[in-house]
Amino acid sequence: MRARRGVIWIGVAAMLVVGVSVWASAKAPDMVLFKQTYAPKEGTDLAKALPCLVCHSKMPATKTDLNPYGADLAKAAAGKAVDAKILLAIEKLDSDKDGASNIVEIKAGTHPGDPKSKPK
Ligand SMILES: [Ca+2]
Repeated sequence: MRARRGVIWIGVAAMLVVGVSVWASAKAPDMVLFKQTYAPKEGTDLAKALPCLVCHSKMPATKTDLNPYGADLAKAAAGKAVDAKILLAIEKLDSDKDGASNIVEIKAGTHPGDPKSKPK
């Protein structure tokens, strides 16, 4: 009985590990693409937000805590994997409504999903 319980707990732990890693890796390609496309400069607000806080508002990130940039990205992706066209599609938006478009912020190294971070 005791050994059987141990096997069940090992099974539950294994499912948790697999589940968390599948969830985490599902969004990793988005961040790889973002970094390859924009190559944020070290030390900027944008670089400090990598990897999760570019699109999420808090850590640990969940599917529902998207910041305004993440929400626009999710809307543009419409359930598909994020690709370069989708990143491009939201460059002209001002997701956080701070007066600077997403691409202006990304080039300046400020955060397109945080109105407190904007180009000077
Ligand atoms: Ca903005």
